[in-house]
Amino acid sequence: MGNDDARATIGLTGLATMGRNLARNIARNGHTIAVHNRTTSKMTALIDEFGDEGDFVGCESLEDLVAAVERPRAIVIMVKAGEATDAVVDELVPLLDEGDIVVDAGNAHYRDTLRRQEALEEKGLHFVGMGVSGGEEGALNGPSIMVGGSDHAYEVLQPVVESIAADVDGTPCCAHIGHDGAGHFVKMVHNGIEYADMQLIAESYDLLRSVAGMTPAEVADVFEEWNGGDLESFLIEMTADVLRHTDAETGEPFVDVVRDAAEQKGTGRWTVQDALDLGVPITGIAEATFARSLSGHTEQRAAAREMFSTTPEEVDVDRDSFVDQVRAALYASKVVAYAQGFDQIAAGAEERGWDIDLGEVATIWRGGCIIRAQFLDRIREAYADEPDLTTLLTTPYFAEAVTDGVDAWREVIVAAVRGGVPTPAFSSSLAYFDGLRRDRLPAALIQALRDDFGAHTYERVDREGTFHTRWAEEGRPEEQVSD
Ligand code: NBP
Repeated sequence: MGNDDARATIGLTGLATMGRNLARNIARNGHTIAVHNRTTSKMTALIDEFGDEGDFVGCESLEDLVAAVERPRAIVIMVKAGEATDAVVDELVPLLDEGDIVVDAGNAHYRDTLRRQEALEEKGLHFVGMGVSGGEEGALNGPSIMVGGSDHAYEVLQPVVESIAADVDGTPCCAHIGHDGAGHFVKMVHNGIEYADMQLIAESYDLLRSVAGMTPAEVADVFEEWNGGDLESFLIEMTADVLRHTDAETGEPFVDVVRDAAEQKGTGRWTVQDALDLGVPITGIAEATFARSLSGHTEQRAAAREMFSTTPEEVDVDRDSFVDQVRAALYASKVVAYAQGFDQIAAGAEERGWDIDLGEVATIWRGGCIIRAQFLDRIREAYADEPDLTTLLTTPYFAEAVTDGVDAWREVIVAAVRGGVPTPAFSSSLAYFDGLRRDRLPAALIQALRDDFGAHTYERVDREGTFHTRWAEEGRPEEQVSD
């Protein structure tokens, strides 16, 4: 199929919140873009409202969209992840020519991306899974973009993608993360880290309110101050803003009129499932995901509230010192959450043969995305100094942050436990840190038990080899099972 009148650099189908904003971003950056939506009114509304922002080619059908784009065609799909993406891919593929590029910019599971990539490759097409972070505002003004797919496809897409991504110190927040599903994989872990980040912030807020007795507005002041230091980030800044907001209808702090049941729709759960498969302990992200699940179990919560309504112990803290302690605990826990997330990316890359540059990942998360933070510069530097880093926790900057904060971290968790304030992400992060740094772990006992009930064998600290003790026999003789 061909069309001499094709004049668009790129096409995009799916003009809901994200697609519409991404299309405007592309047009505003000087690229001619062909736009389409299943329900045509969204396409015409975009052109009516924002047609003067750039060069749009409105298309009423996918055939028109394909015909409007220069070859090799790059067509971006920005529809609801899952079945809708498959439906659009199925409809689009017969209309394309060999060498054309289909880009899925939705929040697909990377395994779906692998499947689609294989299917399209057989037809001589390129399929690119592209993670886009930054929500509605990022899509319009500069998201962080994690691109998968082939080198060739990235070469074609690069000028557009670099021009629309967020920019930090002259570096665009986009990268070719790796082949096939690598972009969506890294986007998934990004969202997992976002879960942990938000949970840690929420626990900090809860402690300052419930233990230190502060009002939401006072907590907002604390977050604003924290945003001037190491914790400076989009989410901390936004927390101050949200906590300061008053509900217009009731005059109450806005946070008090919002129902306290959070969702865990997809990417957090996927991140945890994937980490279990990889055997990477991402305890902060997992606890954050489970905390959302718990919040949603409203019937169980009501039953438990009725049964166990005793007021927890009043914990007497010095407010100023407690604020400092919570800040240190938050920072240390955040270091752990990111260290775990980067561990997962490294493990996933190794398992799936992706050559992922972890320093580059930190670099492109510095702007545009929800977890953007000053802190990511430190992570970028850590990987620049030592690309094969075993864990971020042991790099001098983070090691110092954790060492300096560890006493406060413990104090905060003690106060939380005494006061009955749940801090699963704070607590599990400290447990992870203590687990890593511990000389001997009780895993030795677990190995012994497994050998006792299931002859699972064990290794010894003093000799090479694998051993089994014949527990049921007199004298419990030990045999060496292998070298
Ligand atoms: P939605 O996820 O709400 O999807 C709505 C779009 O999908 C509309 O254009 C709709 O067309 C189209 N669509 C559906 Br639903 N079924 C279709 C089908 N069978 N065939 C063709 N089109 C179909 O939009 P969104 O919130 O803009 O998100 C788009 C993607 O970006 C999602 O994958 C999302 O996970 C991802 N994402 C979202 C955010 C965010 O902050 N919202 C951030 C990052 C990534 P219609 O108009 O005809 O119904």
